[in-house]
Amino acid sequence: MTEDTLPIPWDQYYARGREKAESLGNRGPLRFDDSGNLVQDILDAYHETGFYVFTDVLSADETAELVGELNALIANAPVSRDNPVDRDGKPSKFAEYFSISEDEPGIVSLVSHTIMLSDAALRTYAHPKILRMAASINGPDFIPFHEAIHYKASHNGLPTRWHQDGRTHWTEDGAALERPDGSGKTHGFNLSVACSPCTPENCLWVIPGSQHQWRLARGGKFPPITEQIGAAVPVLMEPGDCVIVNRSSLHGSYPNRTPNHRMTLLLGYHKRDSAIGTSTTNVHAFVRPGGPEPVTYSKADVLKRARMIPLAIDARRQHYPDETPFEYAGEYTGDATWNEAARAEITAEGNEYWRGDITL
Ligand SMILES: O=C(O)CCC(=O)C(=O)O
Ligand SMILES: [Fe+2]
Repeated sequence: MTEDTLPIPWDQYYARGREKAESLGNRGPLRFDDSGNLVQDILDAYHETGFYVFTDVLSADETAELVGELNALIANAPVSRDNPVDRDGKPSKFAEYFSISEDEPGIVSLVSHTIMLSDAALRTYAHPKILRMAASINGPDFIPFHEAIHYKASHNGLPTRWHQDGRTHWTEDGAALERPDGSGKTHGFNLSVACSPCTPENCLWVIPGSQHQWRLARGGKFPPITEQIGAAVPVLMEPGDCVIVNRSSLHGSYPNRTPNHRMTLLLGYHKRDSAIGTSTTNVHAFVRPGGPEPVTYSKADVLKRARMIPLAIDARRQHYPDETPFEYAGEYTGDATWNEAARAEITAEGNEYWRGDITL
């Protein structure tokens, strides 16, 4: 079917999307070779389509613990910007970190910097399989990007407009500096951990292959999210599954009209040499998305932010003493022992770890 025959009834659009998602060849369990790298067929499918769904990454127990903490966090969302109490009238502990609808009271869309707000999220950030996968794609000295919960409330969950996240590594004509095999400068990937079922009606949609060309180059525009796109594919997941999405891909999600919320925990990783020395506008290093603030990332900035990876690994090691921890080979500054002093340091008002988030 070509795009000219669209729009079609939404239930047909969703059903078609589901079929495409199941046949595209970019989903399945994480698989590594003997040296601990992602197998080549997964890398090839990721580089071709711009995304890959990894099934059953988190154990059922870890998923339950994570979902429990994040649901409790969401339940404590402020009812409004002026009234930082939750629906039960209790103070909203992290009120400033919530993005909430201005039109409809109580509708959460985003909770920024989740690894500071939830220990379960901090531990998931250091999942050895996730970090091995990140090292395979971004190199052993991979670095952090940003973390958040994307939340699509039931019945009237807000859409995410069609967009490409990457704003930096394009030519003037909008060609990606990232080469088809993933080498060259990249905008990194968003890894989203499913914390609820993600269905065609409420999930993220991606246009396969769209990561090679920037739609905003030469005065171009993104399509409105009201639009059906013939090539778009839904990211179908069950709790404990993860997806990686190239931040150069065109992606978005339709308003969630279903009776079920959709919650994903975003954990992002970059290539170190795509960040150091790069000038861009930062929109993530704010308590909630903000800026845009002109910035050039120095090596010192990047090494300071990279500390969150070994800190999270240590937090995870303490909780899962029988698991073999991931060994981070990247450089970082600061101490990597997770304890109350480290927690106080990364959450200190005015010097929170997220002030080093790296928009590319
Ligand atoms: O989960 C969504 O709907 C949006 C996520 C997104 O835009 C991103 O991960 O960059
Ligand atoms: Fe995005």
